[in-house]
Amino acid sequence: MPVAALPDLDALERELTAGIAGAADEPALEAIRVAALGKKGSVSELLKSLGGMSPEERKSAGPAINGLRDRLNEALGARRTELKSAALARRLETERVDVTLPVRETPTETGRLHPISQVIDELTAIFADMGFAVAEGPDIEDDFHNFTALNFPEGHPAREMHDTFYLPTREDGSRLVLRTHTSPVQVRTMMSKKPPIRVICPGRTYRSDSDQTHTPMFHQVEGLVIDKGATLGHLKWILEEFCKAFFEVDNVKMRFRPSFFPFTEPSMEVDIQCDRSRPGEIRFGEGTDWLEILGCGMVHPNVLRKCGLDPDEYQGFAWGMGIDRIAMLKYGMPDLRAFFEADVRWLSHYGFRPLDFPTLAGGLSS
Ligand code: 2NL
Repeated sequence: MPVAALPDLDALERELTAGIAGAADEPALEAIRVAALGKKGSVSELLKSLGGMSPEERKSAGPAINGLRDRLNEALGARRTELKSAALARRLETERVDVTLPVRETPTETGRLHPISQVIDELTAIFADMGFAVAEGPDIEDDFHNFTALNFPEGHPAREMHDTFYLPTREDGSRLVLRTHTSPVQVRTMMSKKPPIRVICPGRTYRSDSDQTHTPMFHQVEGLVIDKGATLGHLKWILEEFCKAFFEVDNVKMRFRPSFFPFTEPSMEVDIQCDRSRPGEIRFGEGTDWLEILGCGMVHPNVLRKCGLDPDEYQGFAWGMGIDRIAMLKYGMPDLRAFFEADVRWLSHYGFRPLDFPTLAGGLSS
């Protein structure tokens, strides 16, 4: 059987070695490897030809071709390492960050506070000035703190006033709820602190209700005063001071209308004077229009009793209002639903600078 003459192995090695040394990047190097050592590569073909040789020929050609393959593999590996470290050095050079350069815009310049956070800060500043503490509690409540302690009788239709979100029934048959108002926080306060009590309770609340003006999650702030001589007169003064400070006007007329809540007696709804004659603008403290902003009343004796207080010794008053609603009114935001869509464009328009913290001395919303 005729044997194909071996090509000049030295020349082939010089050619491949030069190619490897000159490969500019890893893809070029890989192309050379495939051309030499790939399935149909020149050196692979030589290795295959060993099978067709006589033992004599194989004895000299075998070590020569295998040696060539080993040296090529070694040269390829070495060049690959070189190219990799050169590529890394280039990347480190181009991606270098000069940490000593001044920043263009700080987070305190670009970041914004959500109007709800702003309004909570504002009303906290106002009520803190009148001696109120802020109290918080769990969003998931039990039936006692959300309903029973607040004089919603068992199985009474008053419970249906709130479209409650229930958690799955537990083994003992009870069901936890997402709190439908922040009142359970005041219940917890009355049960754990000795009067006099002066607290406000801002926070998230939940009702299964969703349309133009209602979202399933919304925000409320409630206030509670318990003391031996707390009267409706004090309540009216506190609410008037609050409205003047919050809407940043010197005077505002308020209208107290009789109403009903299970947890207060008497109960009232409160309107404030405003002027809505200009389209798209509401002015508070002037004009002849009225806008409902909150509900309030004297704490029902049953509620005091359920919270461990003796109604013959203590009395108190409470109120509640929607934070989302008063934020919309004060800052002229037309659509409630945009509040919870987390649109950065909306937030950069309606949001507040985080370091302009509201204080009564420094201006609430300047
Ligand atoms: C409204 C009316 C109100 C209360 C909330 C309250 C809490 C306790 C005892 C008695 Cl623990 N009352 N809260 C009282 C009157 C009205 O909210 O329209 N909220 C948006």
